[in-house]
Amino acid sequence: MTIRNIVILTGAGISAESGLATFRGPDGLWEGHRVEDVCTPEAYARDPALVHDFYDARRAKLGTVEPNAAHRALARLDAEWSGELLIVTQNVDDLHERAGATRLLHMHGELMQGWCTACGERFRWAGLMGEGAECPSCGRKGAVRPDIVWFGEMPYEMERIDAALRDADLFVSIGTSGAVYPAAGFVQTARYVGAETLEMNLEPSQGSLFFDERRYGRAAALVPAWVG
Ligand code: BJW
Repeated sequence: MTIRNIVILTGAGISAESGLATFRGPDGLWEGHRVEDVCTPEAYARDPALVHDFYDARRAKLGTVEPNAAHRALARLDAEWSGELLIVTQNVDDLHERAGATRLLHMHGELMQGWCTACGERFRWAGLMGEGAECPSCGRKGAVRPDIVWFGEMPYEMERIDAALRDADLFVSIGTSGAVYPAAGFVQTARYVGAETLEMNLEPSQGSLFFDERRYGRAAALVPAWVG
């Protein structure tokens, strides 16, 4: 098959070698909390300070890390590929864009972005904006939350993702456990429309059997080798 349209899904594993913890590995707890206990609207309503601390810590960490060879290889592919290409990242870090990728969307939101639930404005997160912070747009206090998609919330740009998957000739999944939907189901949509499917991960994901081809190892080695 001639490959023209590519959709690439990335997860926490692609940023692991930059020094960012994955969610479900041995280092996947944050001060003893499971991600499912911190990343929900209910957890935020119950204890906003705890959730703001979690994101403050991750923002601080993000400032100390750099894109790795896997991010750079995808950015190179993005720059050089003449067909359609969409990188759909579940990651809330900004390492793909810092590596130079442009055909990119963040389906689970962005760590460096805030969202005012009073006026709906989204803006770059500035310093410490935790509980009680003032919205830079409407001035309301206490309504600013991280612009992150939590469990039970609708991921961003699903229509655009679905359209890209339906046109895809090749679907590639990199560094994700396949534990979280709807992203975990993208491979099945891609198969349904006849796309080739490739998984690159440290270990078989939960959906590994749905992929035509599987390559296991470190993303920083596998992805540059695949891009060439
Ligand atoms: C390496 C490596 C290296 C390591 N090189 N690889 C029951 C059944 C089915 C679904 C549900 C259900 N109950 C509830 C649901 C829905 C729910 C869900 O899926 N829950 C599951 C737990 C079952 N999903 C939702 O609620 C989503 N919304 C939704 O469904 O809305 C309704 C809807 C309906 C119809 C259509 C569309 C929507 C929202 C999900 C929001 C996820 N949010 C989080 C946290 C926020 C972001 C943040 O704070 O950072 O997003 S959870 C967390 O998991 C984060 C991640 O993006 C996401 C995925 O994790 P990821 O990236 O796969 O990381 P890990 O750690 O799991 O895996 C890393 C992998 O890398 C591992 O395999 C390693 O081996 C590998 N690795 N080092 C290569 N060097």
